[in-house]
Amino acid sequence: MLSLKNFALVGVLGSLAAVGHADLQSDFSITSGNPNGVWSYGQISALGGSFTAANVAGTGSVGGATLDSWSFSTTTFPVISKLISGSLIGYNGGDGLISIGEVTMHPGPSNELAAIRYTAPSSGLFDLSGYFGAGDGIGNGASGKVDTYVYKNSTQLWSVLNTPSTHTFSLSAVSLAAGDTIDLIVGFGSDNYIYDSTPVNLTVTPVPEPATIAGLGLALAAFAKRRRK
Ligand SMILES: [Ca+2]
Repeated sequence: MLSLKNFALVGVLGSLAAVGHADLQSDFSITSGNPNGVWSYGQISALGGSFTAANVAGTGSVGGATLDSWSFSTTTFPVISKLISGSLIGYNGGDGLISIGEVTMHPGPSNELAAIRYTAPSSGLFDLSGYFGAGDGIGNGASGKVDTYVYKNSTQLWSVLNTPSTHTFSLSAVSLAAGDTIDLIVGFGSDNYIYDSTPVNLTVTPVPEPATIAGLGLALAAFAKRRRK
């Protein structure tokens, strides 16, 4: 039988799993400032270079779809967006490969590198997983190739270059100090910046510290002891 104590334990386990967890798509907002908590939306000057946060937030329509976006002006790229409603997009009349709720990155016409930054609020080990998707690179007669990267501070952790396809990444137990950054970066590849909408996600999940696991073990032991009484 599920007792109140069981419910309490389930609550403890649930909160342990949730502390420090971050999800780019779920957390995305244009109304909470930039940075928005652990997330910043903008561009970088070069690989390993300085980050500039986008300063223009707005909601707009493209081809019947509604997007919330961060950019540096309403008429230029790079842009970081989330598809709120409607089908398809692709800023140039894409082919519908972006789903509602997905965050997309688009580089600029001079290969300005679109960047989304996660800043670690505390130190620890973190599992990083996500993807760079084929937003409007396939099926529309355009190449739409992009360069995709994951960086920790100024060090490259992962990349796939000049690709029109979807690629996932999974980086286990990455050590971060408070203030360290993880950047998702998209450049325009070997062609140009047309048809380069790139759906992305990044989830950050803390790896439980040994002390946390030990603490949980003690809690479980205490719980078991109470049950035997
Ligand atoms: Ca391109």
